[in-house]
Amino acid sequence: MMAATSRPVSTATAVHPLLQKLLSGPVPAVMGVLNVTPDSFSDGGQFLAPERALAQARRLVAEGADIIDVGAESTRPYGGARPVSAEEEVARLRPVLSEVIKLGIPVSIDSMKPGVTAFALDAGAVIANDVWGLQRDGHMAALLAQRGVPVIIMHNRDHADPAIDIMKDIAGFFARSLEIATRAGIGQGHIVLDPGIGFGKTAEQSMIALARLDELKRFGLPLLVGASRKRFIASVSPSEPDQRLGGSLAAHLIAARGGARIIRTHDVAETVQALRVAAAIEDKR
Ligand code: HH2
Repeated sequence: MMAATSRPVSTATAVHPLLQKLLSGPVPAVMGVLNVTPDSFSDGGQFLAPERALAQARRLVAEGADIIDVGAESTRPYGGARPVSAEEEVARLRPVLSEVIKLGIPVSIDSMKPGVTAFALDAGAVIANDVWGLQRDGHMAALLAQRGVPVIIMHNRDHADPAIDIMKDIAGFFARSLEIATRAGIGQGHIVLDPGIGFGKTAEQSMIALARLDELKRFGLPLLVGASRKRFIASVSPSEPDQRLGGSLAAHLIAARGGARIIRTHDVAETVQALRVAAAIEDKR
């Protein structure tokens, strides 16, 4: 029998090489948002035209993004979703995705539909971002197990309920998603967890999730936070989505301190600068 100390690391828990690379820097990796949609909550319509989407992708890269997260359906954190068919989502992605992939940085596909995710992975996307944490479509987990790509599991709820303990709800959701992932054969080392700021949460609950992010470290998996331009910021400091940069930076610095290793943002240059400066200052403690 092999001694416990020399037991090989199982492939099920080995950290995916791409994640290892993204997570190895001194500051959190920055994921830039590219919404190829007419109706995203903060920049809907701005990048629906393929040439504008590509220009924005180039800008995200130039500003220092480590990942580009491409989405073609608004996930509508605040309800009022206008569902989009898989065909429509693919039609929006088709003229844009392969050009974005050619820019040479990892691309994640922000979709809850396995068909759309498969299309994007075939085109060269290398990370799956599922805002329903493998729980909306029963085919997603099998697809991602088969493709072997890193998977972002985000907490979500159909409706916010101010009466619940949000940290307990997030932990329970993650446990269910991880169970689905394990049963499908997705390695633990392929998974990133995200509390889903603004999704099925009151402003108060989004702030609780940010303040108590470190409690989610107990899952032993990397954490991603996307607080960019979200509505909780306006509950503290009334502002339109495109006027929430200060609040987004504040939230992301607190998330980084709480253990976030990937930050999802619309404003890459400012976020990279804020993370680097905060880390340089922390270094002087
Ligand atoms: N937030 C949005 C979309 N996708 N994915 C993850 N993992 N985490 C997030 O916080 C997250 C996400 C919402 O932002 P945006 O993409 O700008 O808006 P919309 O869904 O309206 O396109």
